Amino acid sequence: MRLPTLLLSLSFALSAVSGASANDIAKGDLVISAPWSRATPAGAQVAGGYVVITNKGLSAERLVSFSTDLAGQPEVHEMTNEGGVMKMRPLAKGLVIPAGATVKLEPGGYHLMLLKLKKPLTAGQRYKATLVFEKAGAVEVEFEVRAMGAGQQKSHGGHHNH
Ligand SMILES: [Cu+2]
Repeated sequence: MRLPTLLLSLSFALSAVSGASANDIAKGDLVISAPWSRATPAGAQVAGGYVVITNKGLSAERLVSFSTDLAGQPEVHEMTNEGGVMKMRPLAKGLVIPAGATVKLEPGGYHLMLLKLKKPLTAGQRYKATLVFEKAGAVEVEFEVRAMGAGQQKSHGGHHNH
């Protein structure tokens, strides 16, 4: 019987490719997982985007830019501590993902910034965005919007107020 053998080898090949999580996106040496955003109040001008990026390669990668139709001005941001005050600013040279490392974009740390938000993000919504890497090129990612309090940290007021 040839057919069962073929199906078996096909399913094996698929499971080998898909790896740990069904939501992971692999491109080149990169694995991109768990993209999410927090829902925004009505009238909000900004939103944050969070994602985990793993570089399985032997050389450093760089997240150069981020884009989505939902934001007039999407940026890649870092948080810095300036005299005890946390501030955020765009990463002019992009975000480096060192060889073999995992970099988490998360509340209070590196994040994607949706400036000039065109409409509020609502919990349960999904939206598409594109991450552009120096070597791996453009990767389309679907962000899941979670409830407003999701991933909230204490002593964190004003982070998203530009
Ligand atoms: Cu920001």
